[in-house]
Amino acid sequence: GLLKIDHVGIAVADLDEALRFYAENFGLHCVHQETNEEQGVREAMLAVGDGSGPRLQLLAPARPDSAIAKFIDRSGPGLQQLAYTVADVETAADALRARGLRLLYDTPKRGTAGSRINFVHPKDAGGVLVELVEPA
Ligand code: MC0
Repeated sequence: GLLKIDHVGIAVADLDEALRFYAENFGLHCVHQETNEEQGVREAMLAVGDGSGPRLQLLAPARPDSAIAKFIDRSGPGLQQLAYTVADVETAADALRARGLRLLYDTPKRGTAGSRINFVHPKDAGGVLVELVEPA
């Protein structure tokens, strides 16, 4: 099952500009940053409060044909995904598939900080792109 909310992902056009905006206006700071070539994103994780709860993930396109670039082209910047922590991403994905929901990948892909991830198609989850995250 789902253990907790892992992070909320927000699509941004420019990662450095967004990092400045969140620091100056909300006092939120980056605790991890990386480029995920496979996903075509530059991403940053921001801690909220004492950092024990869900994180805010800023997602900027690393290439024009990426999922984030396409999202921004269609919808503009904004909330793009809701991610849940799971103990085992394959078990969680199998349980959802068995209920008839479409998972985007047949086998998990690599996410932030060596996590293993999969996604439920937003059309099968009430218009929300749901990510499953098994932390490293
Ligand atoms: C598209 N749709 C969304 C959506 N993206 N609805 C809600 N939230 C989103 N993020 C809607 C469109 O408005 C459209 O609705 C319909 O879905 C289009 O479906 P499609 O043609 O099948 O798909 P695409 O080409 O628009 O792509 C959507 C899809 C794609 C979710 C399949 O974005 C994808 O593969 N996402 C997974 C990978 C990803 O997001 N990577 C970036 C984060 P209408 O009603 O107009 O038909 S990487 C990440 O998150 C990692 C680093 C991590 O956290 O560890």
